[in-house]
Amino acid sequence: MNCSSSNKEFQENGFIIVKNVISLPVLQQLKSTVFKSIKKCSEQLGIIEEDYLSVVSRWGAPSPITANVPSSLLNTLMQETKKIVGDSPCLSKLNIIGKNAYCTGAVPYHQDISYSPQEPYQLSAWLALHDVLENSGPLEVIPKSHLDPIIPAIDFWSPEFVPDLSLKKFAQKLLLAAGDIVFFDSRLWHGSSENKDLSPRYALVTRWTTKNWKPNQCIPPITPKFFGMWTSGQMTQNILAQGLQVFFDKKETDFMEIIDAWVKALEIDELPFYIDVLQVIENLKKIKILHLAFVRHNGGDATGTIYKNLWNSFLSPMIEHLPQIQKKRGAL
Ligand SMILES: O=C(O)CCC(=O)C(=O)O
Ligand SMILES: [Fe+2]
Repeated sequence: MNCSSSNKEFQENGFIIVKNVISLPVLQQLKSTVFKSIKKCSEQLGIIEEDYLSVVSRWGAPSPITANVPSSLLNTLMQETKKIVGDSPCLSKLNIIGKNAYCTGAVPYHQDISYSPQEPYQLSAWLALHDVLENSGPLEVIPKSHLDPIIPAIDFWSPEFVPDLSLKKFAQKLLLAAGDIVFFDSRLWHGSSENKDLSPRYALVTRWTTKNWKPNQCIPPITPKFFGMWTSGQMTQNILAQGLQVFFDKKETDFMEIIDAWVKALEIDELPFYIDVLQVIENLKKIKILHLAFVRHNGGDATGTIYKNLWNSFLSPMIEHLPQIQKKRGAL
C-alpha cells in the first residue's frame, strides 16, 4: 500500500492495520526480554509470576519491563507512523499492555484522548507481540468514531460504571498476526474483549504526535469520582486506615502497613458486618501487589478491576460504619 492511500484510509476510518511490519526474530527477542523482566519484578516483590500477572496488566515507560525495547525497533515504528501521518512523529508515550491466563479481563470502550487533556497525543501504534485471535481478547475499534465529539474520560474503574453494550454492534474485532500493527487515532472509540482462550496476548503500544498537530476539538476536563481511576488508591488507604482506627483502635499511616495490619486482623477478629474473609484477604493482597508494582515498575491495571473488587467485597460494606468517610462521600 502506498503512503497516500494508507493515509487516506487512516483519516477516513480512524485506524488502519499494517501487516507483517516487525519480523518474528525481533519480536521473539523483545518478548524474551519483557518476560524475563516480568519474572525479575515478581521475584523482587517476593511473589510468583502468576500472582504478579494476575494483577499487573500494563506498564508505562520508564519501567524495567519497557527498558529494553531496542531503539532500532522504535525507529521502525517511527518510520511506519510517518507513512500514516505524512510528517515526522515524536514518541509521546510507550506502554506494554497484555492479557494472559491469569488476567483475562476486557477493557471497556473509550477514547484515549479524553484521558490526557493536558498532554494529548495524536495516534497509537499497537504492535501485536502474539497472534491475536477471535477469543484471545482482540483490540476492538468502532470505525469512523474518531469523527464523533470527544466526551469526558469514562471512569471504568468506578463501581458505578456500566458498560454501554449498544456500542458492541458497531465494533470491529481486529484479528492480527504477531508483527502486525494497528494505527489508531487518539479520538477513536476502542477497547478489547475478554481473553477467553487464556493465551498470552501482549502488545507494545507507542503513542505518537507530529509537530503541527492539535486536537480539532476541546478536550473536556477530567472529573474524578469519589472512588475511581483517579481516586481509588488514596481513598482505599483512607478507608482502610479509618477502619483500623474505628474497629481496632489502631493507628497506621503507611499504605502497605495498613494492608498488612488488616490481613492480620481479618485472620483473627470478627467485624460487625458480613464479608467473605478469604476473598477480602486475597483482594487486599492484590492491592498490595498493584501498589508496589506501580511504585517500583510503573505497572498498572488495564482492566480497572483490582480496586473495584476490594470496594465491592470490603470497602463498600465497611464505609456504612465510618461516619467521617460517609460525610466526605455525601459532600461530593
Ligand atoms: O490492549 C488493550 O487491551 C487496550 C489497549 C488500549 O486501550 C490502548 O492501547 O489505548
Ligand atoms: Fe485505549
